[in-house]
Amino acid sequence: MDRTFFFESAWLPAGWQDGVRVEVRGELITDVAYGAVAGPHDVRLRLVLPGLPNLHSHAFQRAMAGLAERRGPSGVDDFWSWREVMYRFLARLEPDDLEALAAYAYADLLEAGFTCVGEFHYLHRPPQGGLYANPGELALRHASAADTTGIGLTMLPAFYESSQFGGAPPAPGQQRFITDLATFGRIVEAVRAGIQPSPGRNVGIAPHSLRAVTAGHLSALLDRYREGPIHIHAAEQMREVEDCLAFTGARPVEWLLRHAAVDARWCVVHATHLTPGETSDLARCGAVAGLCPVTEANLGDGIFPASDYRAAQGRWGIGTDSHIRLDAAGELRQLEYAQRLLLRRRNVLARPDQPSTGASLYQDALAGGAQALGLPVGAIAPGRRADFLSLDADHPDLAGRARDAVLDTWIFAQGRSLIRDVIAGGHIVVENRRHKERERIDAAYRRTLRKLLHDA
Ligand code: NGQ
Ligand code: ZN
Repeated sequence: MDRTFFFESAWLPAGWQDGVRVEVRGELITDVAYGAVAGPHDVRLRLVLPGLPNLHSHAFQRAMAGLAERRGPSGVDDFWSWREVMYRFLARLEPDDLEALAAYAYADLLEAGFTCVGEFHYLHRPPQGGLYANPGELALRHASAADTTGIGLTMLPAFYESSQFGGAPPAPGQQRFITDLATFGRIVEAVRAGIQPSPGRNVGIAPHSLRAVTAGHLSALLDRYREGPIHIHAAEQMREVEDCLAFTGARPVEWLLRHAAVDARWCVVHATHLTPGETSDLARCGAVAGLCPVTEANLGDGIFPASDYRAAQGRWGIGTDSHIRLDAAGELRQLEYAQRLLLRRRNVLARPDQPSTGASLYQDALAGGAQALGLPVGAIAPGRRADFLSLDADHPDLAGRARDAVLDTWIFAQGRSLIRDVIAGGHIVVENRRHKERERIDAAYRRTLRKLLHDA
């Protein structure tokens, strides 16, 4: 498919430009010109940004959004009690269910401004145990959901073997995640066979966490998989930090930086609880911190030291993780607001060379997201995937706003309702706020939820 787009105004790597003409071949941008005039067959949009990469998703969790906001029997609700609710929810999911939930999540992500997603996937086994005929079945159902919706996908099969530091046996609720190295190898092979690399498709690996993977097997994985993204959860909860200290004598990020060659291939998801030393060491190693501000607030995780990390030039990107609420602008707003509340200052994450907080946040999240997913995304530039979103230029909130004030108003004053159209891989997938397959996706989703929640 070849297509030419014309944007009245667009945010390019060099900043805002008017009269932007973009040529697309297949999924990729081949040429960008500005100060241009529209051609007769151009797809015309008014106010355009690059789509935001989403570096951390557990797609099925979208379907339990709102179902874990009730106080449980213990009276002390926290991350760990939420996790029990989540384990009960996933216990019965079958392949068709998972595909329906993922398609719903991905359509919603696109409407919310995310044009590609990193799926951190650990649900490998059937509910009754054993393996699927294709050991990558459930991972590949996510790829089908990505095909249906048009979202870019980096599939990250997770290795999971234990419930606690030191290789403690898995809990009953974790049985569907568990593999040995050989079985994990078969899953990765099946996933690679089913997902051809392209501008919108990549495959990496995800050692789940230092709780779920032993030190020996982590190094075996790193030995074996020498290319592609590596994602890991680390230091999201203080209990994990304390357990890691007790077992290894080091904190999770400290241990990781000491025992693995953490570099630009890595995405350290959450990294919430860091000492100043860990903060600067993580920044220096070139990895991306995978921040999930809305989920981290929802789960009561804590506040990432974003101001110090940014000052040390640390790279970061955004994930929507549990998908409790999907909004690209909202994630960035939550990140900045937590810093303001903590430090009692304003415009904390504006870069020294970019006074607009919105533009600073967006620029960082685009670059970090693209790096973490290993996809050519995150900018309107030749060689990148044609991932765009157009804002509603007629919305009264944008009256009198130009250039960076548009980004600041989108992020701080409005959010996803300002997004009008979304283009992913050169295809218009959201038109006038609605994903093109909404009806079909919503119907399958409703059927699935009826089955999961009422036929129990
Ligand atoms: C997950 N989610 O793998 O879905 C985790 C919970 C865990 C977040 N960490 C499970 N937000 O970390 O053990
Ligand atoms: Zn996660």
